[in-house]
Amino acid sequence: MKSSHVLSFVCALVVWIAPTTHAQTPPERMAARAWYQDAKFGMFIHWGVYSQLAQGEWVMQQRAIPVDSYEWLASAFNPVKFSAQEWVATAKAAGVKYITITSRHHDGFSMFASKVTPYNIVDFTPFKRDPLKELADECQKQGIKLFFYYSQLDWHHPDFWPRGGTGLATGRAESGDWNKYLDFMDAQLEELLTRYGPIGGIWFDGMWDKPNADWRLQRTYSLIHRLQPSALIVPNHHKAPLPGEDVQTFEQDLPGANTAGFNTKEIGALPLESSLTMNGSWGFNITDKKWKSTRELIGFLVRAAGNDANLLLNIGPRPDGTIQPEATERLRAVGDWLRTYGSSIYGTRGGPVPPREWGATTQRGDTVFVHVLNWPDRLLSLPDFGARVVKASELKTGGRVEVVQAANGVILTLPPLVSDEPDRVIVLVTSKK
Ligand code: FHN
Repeated sequence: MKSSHVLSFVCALVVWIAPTTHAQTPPERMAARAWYQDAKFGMFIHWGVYSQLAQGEWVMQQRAIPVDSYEWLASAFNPVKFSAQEWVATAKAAGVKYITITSRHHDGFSMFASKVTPYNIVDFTPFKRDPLKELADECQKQGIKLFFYYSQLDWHHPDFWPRGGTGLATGRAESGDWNKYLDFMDAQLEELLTRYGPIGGIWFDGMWDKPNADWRLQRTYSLIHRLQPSALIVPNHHKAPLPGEDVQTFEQDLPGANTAGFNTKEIGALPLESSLTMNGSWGFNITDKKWKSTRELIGFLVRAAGNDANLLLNIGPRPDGTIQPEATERLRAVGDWLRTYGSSIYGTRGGPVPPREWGATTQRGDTVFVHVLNWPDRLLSLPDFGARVVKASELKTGGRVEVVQAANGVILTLPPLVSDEPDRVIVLVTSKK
């Protein structure tokens, strides 16, 4: 073989075996990933039949509700106060750039019009409307991207067989056709990708229930990318990214931290996201009063950005379609904060100084934002991060901040601590050393 032939053979082999690299990812998706990283802040919505029992989205499993009883519950779902316009306006005022909503959770009920199962909100409930269509149209109008959460795990479908670790007390026949189930999912995904206009992507969840099954992932991922080349795939499988995926998401944790107990500590090369509940529940839970303070939520958003990740902050609307006041209050407060400090979050990437106990840094071009979340003193030293600070100022007031360029880093004199201020943000204009 001539050496040039050997070289082309090796190149072809590398392209064939390499997982999704930048070289292979089409430009539309690379652009969508960059948009996504700039967006930084999204709103997660867990809403479905389970909201009626007000005990979170796992109630079917936790109370061992059989399929036929749960179907009755589904047939009573009638969220008459649902207003897509109000939801999207609330999201916009909070400063989020995208919404990720449950199109189908583990209970297997489709919150959208589906031709491949009657078990959907239009055909099975007195509501008869398609809230996802209303939301998609409203998001288009108000300039918010819409992503669909889609559960691969199903506690209702007869063909979800063999069963995984959950959904064992639902009274279903102990038989089924796995490939038929996968075909059903692909058919539903096709509906979601062809009837709701351009969507941001699909947020998958539930594969962890049957980690060793053949989920035909590559077939499903290709289908999605063929139908909408800019749609991103965000899998919540709690593992390092697989080929064809676009975002690595971490549940209730910052990237690489595993306080939740099921996240991987391995951080891949894809854009990152952390999802977070505002209290302790995803779906509406009437007794869960463990609301995080606005200060904690802003702190998490800042730490996510400092870790180069987005924050996907959850709400669990009530069964009538309204959002709990505790949630709207917090969303409004985060939005107010972002109106002043948004330039240090949106369009940034993780900064040159890795996150610390006192806070985090973000960066856009030569500008570094130092977020001081938890530092009582006026003097703060930063280790050498390879650039010279040309100018330092306070983001809120524009007031000058004294900076001393020392041999091993810089020392900032922070503005005095103001009580209740969640984050003192210092803007450093830097130049190469
Ligand atoms: O089981 C789900 C849970 O209900 C919720 O949807 C979260 C959101 O990240 N994900 C699953 C657990 O990994």
